[in-house]
Amino acid sequence: MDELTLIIPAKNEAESLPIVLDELKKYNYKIDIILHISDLDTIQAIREYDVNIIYQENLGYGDALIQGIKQCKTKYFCIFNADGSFNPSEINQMFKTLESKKLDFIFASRYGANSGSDDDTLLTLVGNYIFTYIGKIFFKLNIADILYTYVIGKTEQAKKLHLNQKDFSFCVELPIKAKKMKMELGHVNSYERKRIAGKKKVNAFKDGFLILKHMIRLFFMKL
Ligand SMILES: Nc1nc2c(ncn2[C@@H]2O[C@H](COP(=O)(O)OP(=O)(O)O)[C@@H](O)[C@H]2O)c(=O)[nH]1
Ligand SMILES: [Mg+2]
Repeated sequence: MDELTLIIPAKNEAESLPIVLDELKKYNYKIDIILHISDLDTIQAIREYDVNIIYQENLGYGDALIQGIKQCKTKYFCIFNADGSFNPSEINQMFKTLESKKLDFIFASRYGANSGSDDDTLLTLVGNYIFTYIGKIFFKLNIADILYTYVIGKTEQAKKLHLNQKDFSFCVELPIKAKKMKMELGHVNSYERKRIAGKKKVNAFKDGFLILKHMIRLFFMKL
């Protein structure tokens, strides 16, 4: 598959990322890993893998993804995590659905039939439910799992969104702006695995607040 690049944001993932890259080997996807130059342990851990490393200019999850999309040279990209929680065997089906339904973006969801999560906490589950609900009511977003951010999209379309959220509010900025610009969105079921090692970077309260604040801004923003 030479039309798709996996964009992998990584922060302190020295333990998990090599295992993720081992699992990805058999798929032969192009892989861009976006991290900060100060993350020496992760850089050291992946030095022998055939991947493209991009050093992000600023800090943050959203900043890494914005940079990844900006530098993506293939027609499609897939946002993929470095912690082992995303199952790469789901990419093919996501991609096929994106193509057959002529979508611009397809979002994996943990909350439909035959799906679930081994990595969700009660707090993230409730938070996600609330944000997904706000997405449905205020933005008419037909996505069952707004914060998961396991997404395949058309690179050209993503570039039109002028994404600029450097923190985790990127998760809502992408689908909401795409919806406001009348792009075609869809979703497929997914099963999230437990992260392999290391710690979650999301702080339910701090990041939850940033996400809510950004949703309110997006509601009033004209695109
Ligand atoms: N480059 C970069 N990657 C990040 C940052 N924060 C999180 N990530 C990566 O983004 C992905 C999702 O983060 P994670 O902690 O697993 O969040 P959660 O599972 O959504 O709660 C993982 O691959 C992280 O290593 C950051 O500030 N910079
Ligand atoms: Mg995770």
